[in-house]
Amino acid sequence: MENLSKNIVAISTPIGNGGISIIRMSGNTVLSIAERVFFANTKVCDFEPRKLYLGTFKYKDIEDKCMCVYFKAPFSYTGEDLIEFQCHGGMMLTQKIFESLCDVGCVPAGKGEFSKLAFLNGKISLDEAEGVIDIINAESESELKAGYTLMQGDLKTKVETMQDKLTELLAKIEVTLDYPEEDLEEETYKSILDSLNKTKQEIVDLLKTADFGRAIKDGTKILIYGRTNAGKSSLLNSLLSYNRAIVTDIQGTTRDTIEETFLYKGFKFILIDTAGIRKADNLVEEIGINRSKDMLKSADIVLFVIDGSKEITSDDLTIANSLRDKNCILCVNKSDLKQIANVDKLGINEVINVSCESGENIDNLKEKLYKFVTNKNINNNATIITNSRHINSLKDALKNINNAIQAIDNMIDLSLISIDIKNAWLSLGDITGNSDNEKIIDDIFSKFCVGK
Ligand SMILES: Nc1nc2c(ncn2[C@@H]2O[C@H](COP(=O)(O)OP(=O)(O)OP(=O)(O)O)[C@@H](O)[C@H]2O)c(=O)[nH]1
Ligand SMILES: [Mg+2]
Repeated sequence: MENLSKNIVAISTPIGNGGISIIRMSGNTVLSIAERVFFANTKVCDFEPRKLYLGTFKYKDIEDKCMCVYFKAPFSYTGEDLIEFQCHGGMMLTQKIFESLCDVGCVPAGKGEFSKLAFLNGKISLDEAEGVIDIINAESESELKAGYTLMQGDLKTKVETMQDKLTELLAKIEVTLDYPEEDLEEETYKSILDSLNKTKQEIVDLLKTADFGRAIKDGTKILIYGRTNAGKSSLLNSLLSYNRAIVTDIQGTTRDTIEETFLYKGFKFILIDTAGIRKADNLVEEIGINRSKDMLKSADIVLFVIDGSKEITSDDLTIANSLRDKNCILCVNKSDLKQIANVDKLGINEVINVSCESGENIDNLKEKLYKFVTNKNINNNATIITNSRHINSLKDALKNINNAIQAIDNMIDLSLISIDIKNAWLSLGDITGNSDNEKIIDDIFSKFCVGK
């Protein structure tokens, strides 16, 4: 565990030139440290909490007119006394102020140390802290919203309610074991089973949101696939609305995969353009083609591109057969030209005619991709699980609850059933930090940046 009595300091704003930089200190004696370096009309020791004071930061040869604010424990982000200086931005000045504060008694904060203190001092739960990380790292609106919901404690509330129910069950078992003469056992078995089944359903419902959560957090992987010259790179460019990939009428133009992200209606999509599938005529192309085939495994959706102005080829048929177990949209490209391809031969249900030349149906294709992600029958206000750590903990909890349910079915001794219930309680506790798993805690806070 951390040494809670030290004073830590960090530059909380990104390093670089800017209008303002924020340097933050947290610890028991930050007020007296600030007193040595900050001078305003009011003495630092008389500062009213949460009020911004204009003054001068002065230490050795450093001087800056800046602002200072004091948050009194426990009403601060970390739960300790906390002071922030808002000085003029710029790498040199910010660094000098930071070094001055180290000189007068602070130690540099580690990654995520402020948030870790907040957790250790009971200000936030682990999952709320992870919500903060998600907000900082969010690249799309949906990711931001999910991070905000997590930070607000939606998941925490759900998990704690489930833990409370399990605690009640453990208490009930205790009573039954302590007073066997009361003949409560049969009734206890039944009520435990009812309650466990309800908690199980809640966990199953949460886990059902995980796929959607992954799409929010990691983005949806879309592989643009098909034979050479079908217009795959052109489709990538059209979806991105700029010319990212080289397009020519030479077969085998794209040799390596090209990956780009685009946002649509707040969701993140990762587009991957690939080398056209055909019998390669050199080693480099062959490596590229094998890479395209490998990418198939991890794709969420495949956009199978064909040239609608040409007959279906044997390469097209082979490709169609390799996509049978995939979420596939057949993009019949070059709709601006006379269409002769008999697309029914390919046996793919989802078909859209597009033209990268005229832009026909490109927006409709985006809409199809969006619907693929959002048509998951998930309530708009549901808590969405976006974090693989939470998924694993929920799965562990589910496994333990299933064990308990099976044990009840077999009328196994109540004291043994309580072990499974206690394990389920601990697995749920790993999500919020309401268990004592120090490794998880260290892992989470190492993902933060310094100063947060
Ligand atoms: N008329 C017409 N031509 C298109 C359309 N889309 C692509 N093309 C042309 O088709 C040719 C091949 O396009 P690319 O996008 O390079 O095809 P590709 O599938 O990436 O080809 P490889 O990288 O070789 O596998 C180029 O000459 C494009 O200009 C379209 O919608 N209409
Ligand atoms: Mg290409």
